[in-house]
Amino acid sequence: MDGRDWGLFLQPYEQAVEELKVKFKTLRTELKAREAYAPIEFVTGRVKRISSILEKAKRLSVPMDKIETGIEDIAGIRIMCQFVDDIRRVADLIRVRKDLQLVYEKDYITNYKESGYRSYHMIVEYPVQTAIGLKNVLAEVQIRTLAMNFWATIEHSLNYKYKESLPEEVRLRLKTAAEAAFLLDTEMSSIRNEIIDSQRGFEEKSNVVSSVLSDIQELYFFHRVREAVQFQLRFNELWEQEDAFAIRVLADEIRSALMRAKKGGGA
Ligand code: 0O2
Ligand code: 0O2
Repeated sequence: MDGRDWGLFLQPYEQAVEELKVKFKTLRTELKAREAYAPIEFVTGRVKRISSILEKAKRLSVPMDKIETGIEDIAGIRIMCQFVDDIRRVADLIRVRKDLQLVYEKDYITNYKESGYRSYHMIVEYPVQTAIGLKNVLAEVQIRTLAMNFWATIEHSLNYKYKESLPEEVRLRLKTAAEAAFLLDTEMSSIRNEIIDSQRGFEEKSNVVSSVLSDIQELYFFHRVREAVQFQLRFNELWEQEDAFAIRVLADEIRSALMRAKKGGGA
């Protein structure tokens, strides 16, 4: 090992992790305020331990004077999302940021790893303002769902405990568990889409109803009393029958009658 001052070497990485954590947590708060829903559930971060840096350098044959570029995850940020779709949204938001530079991306969701591991990785270059000027450091941003995180956290701790000697049977069961976690994500996404669709349907229905009622009111204003009463009776009947399609057709009919009334035409 070289005689480097590890404390000094890691300092900009510590700073990068702290700053990026604050920035992504703030992004979460801001999106929540703007859109009432944040694609970010929570954010964590860490600086790689010295022993892990040394192990990785050895495994990837990175010389000690090249670890700044050869090891990309000395600074690591993890962004957890509720749904798989949120991951794409967060990645889009990171790509356009002006305070960091995207180096490259690894889509371990489409191309999941042999172990079953799924996550979206973005390697970014982040400028840290130090006492002696700007220093660009590399950071790895891992974006994953809560289910992917649940699996990766447990798999990581088992792998750490058993090192390379994880029994084949356990390895296979972990792979099956990764599929189960992904199935959970898929099911949760489809439930969410159904909720969004039904919310949209509900909103559309209530918009149609309010336009029908206000158009009928306006017909009275233009003295089309007989027409207005008839439309009201037809609407009441369709409302009883919960016939959303026919209500939409009736809404168009009422709107045309109102247009004619406004132009002063006959009924
Ligand atoms: P909040 O407002 O509770 O979301 P810190 O240095 O204190 O900012 P650090 O060192 O990154 O945070 O801590 P850690 O343990 O890595 O966790 C970071 C944040 O993620 C913490 O929230 C934890 O509460 C949250 N967290 C960790 N694990 C989970 C989990 O399984 N589910 C959920 N929902 N949250 C989790 P903060 O920073 O206190 O902020
Ligand atoms: P830590 O801090 O312990 O998490 P490599 O693929 O390892 O030769 P590379 O290209 O740097 O080298 O790695 P990769 O796979 O792109 O991303 C590295 C990080 O992704 C790992 O960091 C893990 O955090 C995570 N990761 C990748 N594969 C798996 C996996 O099968 N299981 C789990 N639980 N996590 C994985 P480190 O180095 O493990 O560091």
